[in-house]
Amino acid sequence: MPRAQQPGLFSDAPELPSREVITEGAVLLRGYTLDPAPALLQEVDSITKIAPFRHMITPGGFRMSVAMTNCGRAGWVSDRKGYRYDPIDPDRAAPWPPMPARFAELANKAAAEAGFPNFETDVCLINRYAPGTKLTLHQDKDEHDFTAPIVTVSLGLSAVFLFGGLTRKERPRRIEVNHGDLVIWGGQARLAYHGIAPLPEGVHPQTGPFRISLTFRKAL
Ligand code: MD3
Ligand code: FE
Repeated sequence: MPRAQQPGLFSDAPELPSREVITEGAVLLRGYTLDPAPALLQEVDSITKIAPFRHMITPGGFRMSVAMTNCGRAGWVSDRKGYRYDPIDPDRAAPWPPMPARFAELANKAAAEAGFPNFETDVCLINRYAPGTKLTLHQDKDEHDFTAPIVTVSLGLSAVFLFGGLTRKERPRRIEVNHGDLVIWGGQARLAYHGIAPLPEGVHPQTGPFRISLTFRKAL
């Protein structure tokens, strides 16, 4: 069934919802979160009123250009001591805000549609990119169970995913992701190197000068 067209005065030709297999285990669902996007962004606002976006410090002492916060049973944290999942927000010495039910329902349902029916997310990292912000090629290895996929939702400004291989040597593919796109990274793709190219300048009606990504994991 085609997705409803955006009712804007200058609406472009509507994209049909689509499913692209990036590689074995990695599925891109374009437009999957277009309808709930405003509600998801409202939840992000509520979360960041409690646990504000902050620029974490890498173990090497560099300030990350991505601004981050978390919700759920733990949060991804970086500081001079290393990377870890911490049930306590170190900036507030308090638990992270709980994961909104609509977040978990969305991520678990999308994972099931991509072939991971048992996925149950317990943490959500919320990343905010301003123009110029990038995320260097890395692997996600701080979780306990690599058989669980990772689900990413892109909101606001478009970005280019860099999707590499299992070693740093492999030259990454560039995949544009837009507002409303969702990707499930499981199977062979779970431990692939990945990153985000420097964000281009822009303004989005729902997020202003930012891209917001929600990264759902089973971390604990
Ligand atoms: C490919 N975030 O937080 S999500 C991260 O858009 C992170 O904020 C980026 O990488 C973002 O760690 C990229 C895309 C992504 C996430 C996890 C992956 C791609 C992945 C795990 C394996 C392979
Ligand atoms: Fe990552």
